Amino acid sequence: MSSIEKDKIPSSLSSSSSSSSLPLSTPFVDFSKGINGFDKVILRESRGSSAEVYLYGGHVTSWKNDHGEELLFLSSKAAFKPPKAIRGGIPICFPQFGSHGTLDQHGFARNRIWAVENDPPPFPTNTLNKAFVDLILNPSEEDTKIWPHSFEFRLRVALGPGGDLMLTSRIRNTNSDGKPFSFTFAYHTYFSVSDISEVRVEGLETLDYLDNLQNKERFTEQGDALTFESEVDKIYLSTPTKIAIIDHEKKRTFVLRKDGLPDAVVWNPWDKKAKAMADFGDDEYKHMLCVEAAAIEKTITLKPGEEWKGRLELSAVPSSYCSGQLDPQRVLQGS
Ligand code: TA6
Repeated sequence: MSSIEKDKIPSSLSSSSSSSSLPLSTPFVDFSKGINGFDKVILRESRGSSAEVYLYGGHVTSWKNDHGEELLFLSSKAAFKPPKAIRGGIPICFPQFGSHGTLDQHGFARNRIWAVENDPPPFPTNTLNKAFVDLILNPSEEDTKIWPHSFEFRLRVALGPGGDLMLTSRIRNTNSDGKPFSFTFAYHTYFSVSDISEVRVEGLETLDYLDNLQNKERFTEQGDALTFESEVDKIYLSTPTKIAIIDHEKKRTFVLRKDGLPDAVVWNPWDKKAKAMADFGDDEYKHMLCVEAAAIEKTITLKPGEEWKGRLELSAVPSSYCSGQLDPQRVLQGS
């Protein structure tokens, strides 16, 4: 990560709640300084798995299994430099997925400084997890000039006993003028894969999708698992709640479970786009695949006082497809 650039954090990027000091570290939750002096949190699980979250963007930049193997892709050219979003890990696209209207591509949550919330409202599900952190983003004055709404965006990042990674977003409309607001959303997850041409995605067969490479024209996917041999940028509509990403070479299957997020985006820039991105290595497209739990086709509208919840759960299970030990179809049909 030698080429990561250094710079000062502009105050305008700090959300209105980012002044609070960081809580004390515990064996499960460690607060420290990361690249460019950004505050970060490391979550550790007793069996050895870990995750790293930057307050810049409320951004998960690392997820490791109990062998210490990295499961997420982070570009060697990632620029931890505002206002550029971090290239890799799990950027959060809010209040907009994509580029239309006045907002920047994928909204502004991914290039704002979030705060640690010491005393959040009770979490919807009681959990035994100790390795978790609660972050909060409130709009700054600057933000309300580009998106004239008041909101509370709470994000809990948790690491389960088995090393599963869970992200739960709760977005509340706190407008005092009685106005509703609408948004789209995505967890723009970059999975680390051994060789993109050896990867299969199961769970999106026969679904309709909007092709971003063909003016968002609508098509229907073929009946087999997805494989990759060129640039792909598709928004799958109304997908199952479980999707499997099978990395044959690594004998690993990622199982993505999602709740409140009907759509899924699949993206790989391939060689040409890779070369065109300054914060992405020319050959790095071979080792990543974005599969993004999202709410895009139907915007989410909240009246004042209403709250939306969107949950992502990622598991990485050893798979040996050939021995049939684990058949992804069984994963998709199983519990
Ligand atoms: O999620 C796919 C996508 O919308 C692609 O169109 C591509 O632009 C990608 O996101 C990366 O976007 P970014 O703004 O992070 O460069």
